Amino acid sequence: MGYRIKTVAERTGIPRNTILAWERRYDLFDVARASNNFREYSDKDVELLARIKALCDEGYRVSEAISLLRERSAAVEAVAAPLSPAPSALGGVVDGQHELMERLLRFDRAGADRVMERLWFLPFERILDDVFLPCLHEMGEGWAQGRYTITQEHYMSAFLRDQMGGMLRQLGGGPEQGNTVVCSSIEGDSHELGLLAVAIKLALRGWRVENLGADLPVVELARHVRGAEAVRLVIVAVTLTRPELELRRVLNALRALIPLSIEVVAGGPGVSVLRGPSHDSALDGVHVCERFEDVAAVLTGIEAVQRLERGPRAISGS
Ligand code: B12
Repeated sequence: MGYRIKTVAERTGIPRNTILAWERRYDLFDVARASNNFREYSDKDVELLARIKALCDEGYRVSEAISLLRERSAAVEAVAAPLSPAPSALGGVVDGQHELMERLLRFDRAGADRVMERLWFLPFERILDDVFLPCLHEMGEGWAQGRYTITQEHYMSAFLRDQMGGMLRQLGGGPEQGNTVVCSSIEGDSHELGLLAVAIKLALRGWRVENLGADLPVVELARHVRGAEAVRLVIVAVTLTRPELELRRVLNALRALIPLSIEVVAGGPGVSVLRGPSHDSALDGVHVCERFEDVAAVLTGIEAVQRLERGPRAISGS
């Protein structure tokens, strides 16, 4: 015997209309009809709803919660296991990362695409931080130790570059108007995946992104920035380690060629040489940011100044 929707709503704490909406939208379960034609929910259905609600209470969107539960070898199995949504949710992503790595190492494009289909429901930031960047790290280590070949490394980079390009396209490179950030890798550096990850995070934050890609001479970068409109920030990614003096020279040249009203950030693993104990952490007028969180502080500063600039105008216009 099954439960009527009123009882399910009471037991799960999910309003009746919400249950019906989820059911319709996400094709959750086949609800049986009792002989009196009332809808009937099984114990499994109730358990599934409780799990979805538990994940939502932790901050997941409904669609994310449902995909997470489905990801764990389909909802039926997930329902049969004891209630422990948080570890299973995390496990799903970690498994996804390992499986993606495995597929790419075997040049199995179709398999990698299938893994991505399961991961797409996650927020982009989580895909970047919990799947793509760890894969790249593992690849870098493995390549350096001779466990993976250059071809495997190129294949994975190309695949991840495609995925990140897709993310940026989906975001439309940020809004059509507004604050623009110009992104590029430093001259002589062909690494562009860390930069792409940053560009996606900037677009998510509402910045319009112009991504100029890898290995752009600073003179050309500066020429472009001077001719572009609404640019408030230039981000230069440095992945390779290079001599500190050389890095300072290139960054100083860039700073000198760009109007002071535009902020300049140098970021990525390669800027760590600027943080040695015997040196100042910052170059004159260049923000040195090893992580995206450090860039976020610069963005907050720019956005705060803009709000102040807009304030008096708004008042005088009224
Ligand atoms: C993919 C890759 C390549 C690809 C790049 C493809 C592409 N389209 O981008 C190719 C094949 C071109 C390549 C070439 C080379 N590579 Co390579 N490569 C890598 C690999 C595997 C990933 C690089 C990457 O995208 N990193 C980005 C992320 C994953 O790095 P991350 O440090 O985790 O990033 C975090 C922060 O640093 C930050 N971050 C990263 N970027 C940025 C940018 C900004 C602005 C900000 C704010 C933050 C930020 O965000 C992340 C999360 O916190 C790394 C391994 C690794 N550990 O990174 C090696 C690695 C970077 N490569 C390395 C080397 C040596 C090379 C070559 C010299 C090899 C060779 N002999 O030819 C060439 C250099 C070519 C050149 N002139 O640039 C070394 C660098 C060593 C060093 N310390 O300098 C590494 C570390 C591998 C290793 N373990 O030795 N490589």
